[in-house]
Amino acid sequence: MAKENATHGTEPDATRARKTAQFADQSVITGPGGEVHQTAGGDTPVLTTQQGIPVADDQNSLKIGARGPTALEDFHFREKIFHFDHERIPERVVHARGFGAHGYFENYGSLADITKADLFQRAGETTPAFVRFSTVAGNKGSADLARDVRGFAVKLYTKEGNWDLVGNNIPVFFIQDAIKFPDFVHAVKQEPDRGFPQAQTAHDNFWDFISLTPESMHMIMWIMSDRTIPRSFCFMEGFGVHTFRLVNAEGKSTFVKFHWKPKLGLQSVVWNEAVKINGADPDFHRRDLWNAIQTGDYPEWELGLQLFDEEFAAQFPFDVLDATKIIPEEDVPIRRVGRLVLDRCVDNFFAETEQVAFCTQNIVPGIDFTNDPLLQGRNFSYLDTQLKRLGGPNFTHIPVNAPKCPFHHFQQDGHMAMVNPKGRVNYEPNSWNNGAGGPRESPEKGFHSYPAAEEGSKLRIRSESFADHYSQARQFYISQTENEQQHIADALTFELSKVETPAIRTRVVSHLLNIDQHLAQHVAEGLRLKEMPRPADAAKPPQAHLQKSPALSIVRNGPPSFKGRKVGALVTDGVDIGILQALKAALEKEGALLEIVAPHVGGVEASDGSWFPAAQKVNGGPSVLYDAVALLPSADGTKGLLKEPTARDFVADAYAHLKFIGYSEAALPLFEKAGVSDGLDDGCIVLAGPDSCVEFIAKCRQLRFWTREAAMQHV
Ligand code: HDE
Repeated sequence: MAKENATHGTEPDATRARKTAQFADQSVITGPGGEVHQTAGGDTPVLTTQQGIPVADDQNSLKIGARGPTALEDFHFREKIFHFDHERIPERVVHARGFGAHGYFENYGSLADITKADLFQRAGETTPAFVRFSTVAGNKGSADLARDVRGFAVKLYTKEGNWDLVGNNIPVFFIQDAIKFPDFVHAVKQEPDRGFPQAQTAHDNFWDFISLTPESMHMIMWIMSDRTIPRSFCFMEGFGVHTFRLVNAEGKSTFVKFHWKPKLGLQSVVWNEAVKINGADPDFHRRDLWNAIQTGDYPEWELGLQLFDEEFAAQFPFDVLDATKIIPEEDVPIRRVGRLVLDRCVDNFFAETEQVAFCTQNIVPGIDFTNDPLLQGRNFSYLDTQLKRLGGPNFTHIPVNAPKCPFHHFQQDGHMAMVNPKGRVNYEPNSWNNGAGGPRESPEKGFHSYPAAEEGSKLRIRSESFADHYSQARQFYISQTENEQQHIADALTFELSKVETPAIRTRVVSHLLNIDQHLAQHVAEGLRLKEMPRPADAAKPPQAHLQKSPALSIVRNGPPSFKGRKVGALVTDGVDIGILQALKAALEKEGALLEIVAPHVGGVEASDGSWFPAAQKVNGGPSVLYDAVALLPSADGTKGLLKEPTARDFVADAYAHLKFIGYSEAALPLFEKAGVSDGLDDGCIVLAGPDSCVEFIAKCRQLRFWTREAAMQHV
């Protein structure tokens, strides 16, 4: 039998064989294989296993001889790999890609007359919040600028429990009954045989389903608009979508639609820009939110309520339980009742953003559901999906999901139980008194469902009041500016051009004919349909009399200033320091940012010899990352930039994306290289002194020079 060496092994002492090495600023210790060892001491804690056992060497597994096999006994290695192997949990079946942040809701004044919800009782009171924005169709690793609806899910940790308002950035949805959700999601996500395309609606399955689901036509207008390519989470609206109820202390119910209105106005990118942003910075939206919060530019939205009663609902030409319909703001004005501020990034993405579990059924006294069949289905789905995703029934024990108010119940055990109720009693009724018996129900404080009168035969049926599929689609379309209408037609043409089956393209056009003749014509020409189809038979004839609703346009609801926006300045050595500083000052005054793009990230030497570090090297800082650009190279610098294809793209794209362009005379050859020198329009402004910088920023408030679009050629 081999004898165990009880004192010390025969291997050379690996710790003694260590040396010091210098890597630029870092002095490091290396082992015999050249591997770097960093050790604990001072403020640096000792690395341990999950069991708290101190680790001596985290660079090498335990081997039998320096070149021998790894020993099964290596508990540190086994624990580390075991844990790593299980780092992933199932991604959300929809809304997999998301980004969250903490903040608060501040209530403006008492709403006691319409709701007893605790968070709406006192002026100035704040309620902690967690918000997760997301895209719907793409997988977790997909790019931020996919053309897609954005999720806008808000968890409010009220004093009477968590209220989740799990909304989107579009106020309507594709389908009317939750039973169609699996079909819809199957159709929109990657096709099952090939596993692509990812995060896109531009494929046969999606448009096939849509062309056979006319109720989706209103939503189609929204998703083909620029709403689905927002510039930032901070510049988009949010909507609760369904009609909910508010209930006051007397038990009176008022119907409500919830809105989030961004303080800095609406803004979207244009499609060609979106495509390029996805390549240049697939994390564009999450980086933008992260940076805004880190720099103290806290994004804000106001909570708006559209309140109406049974009487209004009865005379409204559409069913308020139909989630494919809006109530125009012009019909029921929005009452702004508070503000949501996001002021803290997560400490850990997985622990918070990934593990947050929103549930539409998380509702508090004073708020209640309606019979919207989409909402009713969601109330089952969200709780159910968390069980699979978070691995057990105790996901409410995870800090981001736990209420911040006191809670007491008899639910216990299950996977990962962290906060089982204390004491002997875990049931009721019980005869233990004086607190020893645990919590009891409260008819005064408890949640009472609104006693809506319900009766009827049990039927599997869609109400006829849901059958108007085109009127509001038309209303949305006619409410857009000309540029926005053009974008909808372009998006439809683009997407349908990716559809391989001609019959599907034609079928979609047959629905467009019920929305707007001009739109249908435009798309049919874009697709080069040989023959215009007959309009699809409509379940209910579209109502042509609906008025334009200016609130539905992004451009008409842009920002009051250039605040929160960013100018990219393309500069070289010799940049005019006076102009650069004047531009910086004008931007700071506006609450906007300047980012320097230069031939080298190390920076440039300005005309007065001062040094300006750059944020981006020119090929890593394309103009699509900015809201407006300034071209400020020196004459010599311009010569160098002319040889750089990405500098040409910087200018050509900024121009094509209708951006305001400030420039110095020395930059003129760049316009020529970009092929746009004969198109210098009022959106291109010479920056010659401080006044022109102020004028430039004032123009930038319009965000885009829209008239340029018509001047450019469309194929
Ligand atoms: Fe969701 N939805 N949904 N949805 N939804 C989910 O829940 C579902 C719908 C929305 O950031 C899932 O935790 C059904 C409308 C957001 O974590 C799942 C139906 C609206 C998020 C689910 C809908 C939404 C989700 C997947 C049809 C806007 C992300 C993972 C009746 C009002 C929340 C999860 C987050 C997520 C089901 C339709 C918004 C499967 C069955 C309409 C913002 O439960």
